[in-house]
Amino acid sequence: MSTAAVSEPVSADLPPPAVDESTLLDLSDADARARAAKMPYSVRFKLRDAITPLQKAYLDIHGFVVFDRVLTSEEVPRLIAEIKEVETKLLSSGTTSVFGVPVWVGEDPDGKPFMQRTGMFSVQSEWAHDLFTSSRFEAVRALIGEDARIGEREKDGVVVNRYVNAPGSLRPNLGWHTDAMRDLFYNWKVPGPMLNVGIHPDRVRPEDGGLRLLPGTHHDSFLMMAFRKPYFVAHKPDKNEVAVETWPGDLTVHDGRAWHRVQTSPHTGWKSLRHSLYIPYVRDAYAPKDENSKPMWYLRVFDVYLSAKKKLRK
Ligand SMILES: O=C(O)CCC(=O)C(=O)O
Ligand SMILES: [Fe+2]
Repeated sequence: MSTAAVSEPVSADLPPPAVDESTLLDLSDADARARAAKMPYSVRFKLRDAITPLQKAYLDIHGFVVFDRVLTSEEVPRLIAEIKEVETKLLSSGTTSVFGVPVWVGEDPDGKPFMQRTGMFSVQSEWAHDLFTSSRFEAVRALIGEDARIGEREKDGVVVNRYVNAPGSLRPNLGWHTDAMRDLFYNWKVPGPMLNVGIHPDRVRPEDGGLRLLPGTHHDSFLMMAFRKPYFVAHKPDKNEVAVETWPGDLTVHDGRAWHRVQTSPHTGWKSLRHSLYIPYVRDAYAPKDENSKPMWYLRVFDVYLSAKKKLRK
């Protein structure tokens, strides 16, 4: 008698299972740290109702942590569709900034206008607003601080990045930087601990380019944070960098003081497309932006650089 083999389709590309924390939920801080220190950089955690001691320890030690597919396989294509819809609205209305945050438009692999970065995404997509303010993200919010809130209209709001490796792309990559220095520019205060929450809609293997991070550099001195590498112009791989591998729907938390960059995809055209979204959690006094808000000076500097890059190509 033959039995029909039930097997995964050959093309299934599933991530390694997340750590089973069922027996580890009550670890002492010391035990959690000892265990986290021994875990590989490729480790994936499951997002629960609350961040566990092990997850917290892993983040404290390494400066980043990956949560397995927090968005479902239905939500990921919907998110991509919402991004396209926002792009269509912005391009057809000729909008160049939203609440003072510039919209960066390059060219896609077909030579058409292509939104490469927008801020305030969840203000422009009700679906995204409902998703990011849903209870699923409560544990992440509480990790930032009991008093933290999503800054949907603050700072740059929810940011969407789209990287593509094509002749007219303004952003095939992003040079070495820390996000905490940006906070220095916002507040003129030496940056303290800050956490950045990323959503990753694409499958990105280390060999596809993508996010690279220097583990532990969030513990650097202020001088190292300012001068370890020339901000945004340095792109060279670092021997200690880690490639953050993602499956569609993954959520990452990284310490804004850790050095990181985005590596250009070795692919070209649409195959090289990578999206990332960043959700700002804020604890400072409420400071919403509106139609009259002016761009931050560092965004204006980038703006000048990008328009020059566009002109030079013409
Ligand atoms: O695309 C990414 O994952 C990183 C983006 C980033 O580092 C930034 O926008 O500051
Ligand atoms: Fe960054």
